Amino acid sequence: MRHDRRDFLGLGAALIASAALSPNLKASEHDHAGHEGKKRQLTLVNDPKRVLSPATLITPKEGKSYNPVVTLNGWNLPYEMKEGVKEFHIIAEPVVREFAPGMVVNCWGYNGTSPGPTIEAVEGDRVRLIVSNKLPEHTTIHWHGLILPNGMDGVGGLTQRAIAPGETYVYEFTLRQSGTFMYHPHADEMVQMAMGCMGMFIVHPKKPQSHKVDRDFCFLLASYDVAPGTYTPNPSTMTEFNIWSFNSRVFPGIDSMNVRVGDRVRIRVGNLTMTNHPIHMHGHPFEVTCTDGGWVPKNARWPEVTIDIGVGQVRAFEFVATEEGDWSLHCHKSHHTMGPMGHSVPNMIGVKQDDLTEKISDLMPNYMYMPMGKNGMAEMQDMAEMGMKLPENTLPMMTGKGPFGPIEMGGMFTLVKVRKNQPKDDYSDPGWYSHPKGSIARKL
Ligand SMILES: [Cu+2]
Repeated sequence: MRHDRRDFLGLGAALIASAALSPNLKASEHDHAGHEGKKRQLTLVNDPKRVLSPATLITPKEGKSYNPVVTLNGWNLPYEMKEGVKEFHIIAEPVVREFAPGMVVNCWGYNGTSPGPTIEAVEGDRVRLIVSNKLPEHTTIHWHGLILPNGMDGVGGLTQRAIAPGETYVYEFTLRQSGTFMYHPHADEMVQMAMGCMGMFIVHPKKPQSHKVDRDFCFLLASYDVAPGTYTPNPSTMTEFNIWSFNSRVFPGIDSMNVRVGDRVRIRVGNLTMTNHPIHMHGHPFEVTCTDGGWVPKNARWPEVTIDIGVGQVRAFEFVATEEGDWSLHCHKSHHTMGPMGHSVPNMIGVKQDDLTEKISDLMPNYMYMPMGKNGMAEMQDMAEMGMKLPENTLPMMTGKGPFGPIEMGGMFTLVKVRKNQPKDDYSDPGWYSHPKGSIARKL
């Protein structure tokens, strides 16, 4: 499938049209129990004159029997009880997502964000999902991993007619299992997922005591191909993705996961990219306790520090936070912790470039050629630090600054911050870890 410039002019018009109709999301409008309470940079769509969608105006009328998941850099969708049915409103539409300060992307998503809000319910609930299509093309929603009547499975052409632009369809079913699931289109899937249409669907166990944790986080792995200097992902890309994200945010724009020493922590990760991601956590071994197929029986779990998450898979892992500190959590494919500049850089390691500078200066006297990369690529981070000009709307190859200098990571990287003295009921970012005296690697 190819999109030429004209298609995107059409899409541009659709984006403008949709801007008048779509919800105008600010984090404060989506505060919920699992939210950290701070003002977030969810999107840059912040014009207060714009009308809120019905979904943003509905608040739950009953208390929650579960500990809500925390969606990294995201939010959980409110519902309304209607005669015993939990009713959720979902609007598929073009959205603007800030991937990190300095880079915004024209995505497609749900209810103003990409990924869409996390849907949360309880095993045994009957749910009604009202889906309105404000995308410029038809769509459907597939409820990935859920056991449901075949006609609710959301496969365009197979189990239903696709939802045309402007149409609203209703999905309704009873949640027969608990666990971690996803939702995404099953219509022009390649384009719509490459543009960011995806979200998580969490079903809590009916018995609040089963599978209980103190902190419960979720996010989706998503990848994009956004050429430096442009604003719209290339949806015909098959392998050349250059943005690797957690919930369509890249480090240092990704929330840290803040926990207290002694907390039992669950991290649920879904993969809707086109490749696998070995997700690695420092400091604590963990066990995979849940997949999109259900809960892993206790006697079938084994310890890991990296879990490879395949395409279209969910893995939820758990650990007890025993070790204080700032622990890295990242994809172990090192080019997935890099920004978009990494892909067109020639390999200069060990290459003597001195006379190259001279030759190029002779050829192009007005062009300043800078020899780089001879001793590795860390110096590129220094260039970014010095304010080397990047193309418009892109990010440096390696970003993120820590208390000891540049972290040299971008993309799929964040931190699990474990603290003894995290005040009760406060999981706000505690800042950098201050190491006990004598516990930092030292120079000899
Ligand atoms: Cu990866």
